[in-house]
Amino acid sequence: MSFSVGIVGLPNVGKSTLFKALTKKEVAISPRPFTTINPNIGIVRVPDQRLTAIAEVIKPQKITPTTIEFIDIAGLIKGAHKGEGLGNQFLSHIRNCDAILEVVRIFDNPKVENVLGEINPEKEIEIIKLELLMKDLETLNNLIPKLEKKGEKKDLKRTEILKKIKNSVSGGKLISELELNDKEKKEIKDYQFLTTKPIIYLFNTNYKVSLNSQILHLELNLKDEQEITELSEHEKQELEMKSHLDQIITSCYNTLDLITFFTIKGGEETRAWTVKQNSNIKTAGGVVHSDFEKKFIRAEVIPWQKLVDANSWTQARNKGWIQTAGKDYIVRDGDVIEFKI
Ligand SMILES: Nc1nc2c(ncn2[C@@H]2O[C@H](COP(=O)(O)OP(=O)(O)O)[C@@H](O)[C@H]2O)c(=O)[nH]1
Ligand SMILES: [Mg+2]
Repeated sequence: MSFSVGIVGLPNVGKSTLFKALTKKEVAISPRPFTTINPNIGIVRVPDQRLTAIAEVIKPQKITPTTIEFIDIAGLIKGAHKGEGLGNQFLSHIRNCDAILEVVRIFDNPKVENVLGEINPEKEIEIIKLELLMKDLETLNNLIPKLEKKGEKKDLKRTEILKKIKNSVSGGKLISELELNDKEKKEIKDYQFLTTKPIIYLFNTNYKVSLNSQILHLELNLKDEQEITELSEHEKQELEMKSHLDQIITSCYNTLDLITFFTIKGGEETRAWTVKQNSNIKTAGGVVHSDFEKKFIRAEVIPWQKLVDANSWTQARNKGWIQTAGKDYIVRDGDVIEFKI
């Protein structure tokens, strides 16, 4: 199971710079708009001190972090939903992502064209928001008549929900801001509407930004981040430069409502894995190996801190700290699990 974050924003705001820093993967970075045409996918490790702490106790041959995917999607511009600047194609790339990381340009650089013509985070956010909404509206407008024509009972029920959503989308409200119950959410899940996805705003800036409105956001200077990736540990210390990318990765991870559990594979490999919050242990097993889900009998579970305190799996067992979990056990963040099949 892999979760993905799509990096979106206007052209020339620093999306590819961020992607490159995140993945240390060489992608086209240039001062011209639309350099990035195919989305670039990068697998990024999720930083986790707990994994290190467990490994210090277990002393495995191999330590494997869990990962999250970042996708560098090309710049969106006004009218993208109508196909401006290849926009429609890019919007469809967002559909496959679990969350959106929106980069907002708050840096001056006369060498890099500012598509907006000014630094104005509120306006920039509004433009992208509108494109996402318009795309959802288009999807809804295609969908509703089709379902109505089919006219089956379940289609009509779904149409009702879709109409309610359409009402609020045309009024400029993101679907994620709508109060939908679990049944309604399930009913529309497969359509992967763009505005159901959580959005994290990342202001690309080197100064503290003051806003007229309240927009929860992270601030980071991506130019610095790019430079930091090219420095050695020694140079970083000398220049007193420190990367803040880990915070971005962690924020995305948390926004997706993901939790981490660990396996130790009999001492061989200490590894971190990802599941959605509130997953049961069978589902978690399936993330590790399909047999752990299909042939699940029980599992042994201990919170990571307890394992570290006990200083070994055997001592943890002797202290009675290892719990036996049946198939309905809900996995908690930080659980160390041994699956039994
Ligand atoms: N001065 C400055 N330039 C930046 C910053 N971030 C990106 N750039 C430059 O802006 C240009 C466009 O960046 P890029 O990441 O390709 O933008 P994208 O179109 O959003 O992918 C590149 O030349 C970057 O070096 C920044 O924080 N400060
Ligand atoms: Mg780019």
